[in-house]
Amino acid sequence: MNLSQPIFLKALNKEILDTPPIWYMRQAGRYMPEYQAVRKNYKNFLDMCKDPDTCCELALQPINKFNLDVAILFSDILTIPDAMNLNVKFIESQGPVFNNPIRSPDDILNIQQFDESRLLYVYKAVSNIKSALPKNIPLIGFSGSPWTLAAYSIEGKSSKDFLVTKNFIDHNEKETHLFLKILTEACFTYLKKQVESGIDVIQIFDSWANLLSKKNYAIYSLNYIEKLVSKLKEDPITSNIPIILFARSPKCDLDELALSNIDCLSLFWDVNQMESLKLSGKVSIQGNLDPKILLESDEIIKKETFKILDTYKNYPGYIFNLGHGITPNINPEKIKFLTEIIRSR
Ligand code: 1CP
Repeated sequence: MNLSQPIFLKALNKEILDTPPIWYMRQAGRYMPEYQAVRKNYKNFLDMCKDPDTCCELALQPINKFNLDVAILFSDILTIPDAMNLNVKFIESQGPVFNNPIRSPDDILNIQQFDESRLLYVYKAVSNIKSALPKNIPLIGFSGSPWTLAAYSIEGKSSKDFLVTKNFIDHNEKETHLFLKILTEACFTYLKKQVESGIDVIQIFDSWANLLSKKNYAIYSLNYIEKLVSKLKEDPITSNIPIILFARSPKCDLDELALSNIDCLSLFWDVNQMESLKLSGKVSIQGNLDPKILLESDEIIKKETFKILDTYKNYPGYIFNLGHGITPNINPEKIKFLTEIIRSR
């Protein structure tokens, strides 16, 4: 055992710890007044992501404020489609909007190949954050899953049901697979560049896993995540980097999700925790307090958090997190409270 290793890396190495490492999805974001103070200087959110000094400042805000165990790159999953000329803008109260979405199979045949050099601003943000962070705080880099990136790129915006995307994949199977293949290559190259720039751990976000039927989830999403993970595990530059997979309510068994090559599964808040204990020895577990609990009283937060801590007490490799991102309506005091009760238990 390496005593000087950060506890996050120990947990990813499937060690049982007295106190779990703590970080929160969307820990840097709109719920923090410090974030809002910086955000108001930019009209388009992606322009802010293109400024590496600002990304560095934002990634460090929650580390300094709450003394968390892990930092995450400040950026977004939509940098890849933006770099493929789909031209992404974030419109106030509407979320991401693509000026040039995939509208026809021909758009896929003609798509601009991913040029990794168009995302130099992300790699610079990684190296800035890494040098500014205390040595014992690991840095997570990330990408969307190929499927989640395809869904946004075809829909052209966020949506509740992604009907345009579902219709498109039903009628254009061949081109959908070509697009997913291109995106898998892009994610691989992008993540490898992030590793070369200093990240310690990778997280893959399959945030729109819930859109697909059981059969289609295997074909259109899991299949490509598996390809991406294998490529990362086979490349000498990325082979030692632990990989975390987050998937929102996929219609598949936890077992299937715990692909042989991933190191950790980040559980959405609806996952049955007892069921997840069966993954012991296969993968570490991250999660999965329902972020809505943070709108409740301190007593309820404490009760629900301690329930989770009890469940994973002896699990080999447990990381405390939420089951999805912190929402803008959460009071930062609740994040402080949550972090303190976990540590003081
Ligand atoms: O206007 C604003 O201030 C923008 C808000 C915001 C922020 C702070 C967006 C727009 N993205 C981010 C940062 C971000 N996004 C991070 C780094 C910050 C951190 O985690 O501390 C990360 C890791 C992401 C990843 C991301 N972006 C995901 C995967 C995680 C998830 O929530 O499932 C997804 C789906 C996105 C797309 C996206 N970007 C932004 C929004 C509002 C959305 C979601 C849109 C939708 O609902 O479909």
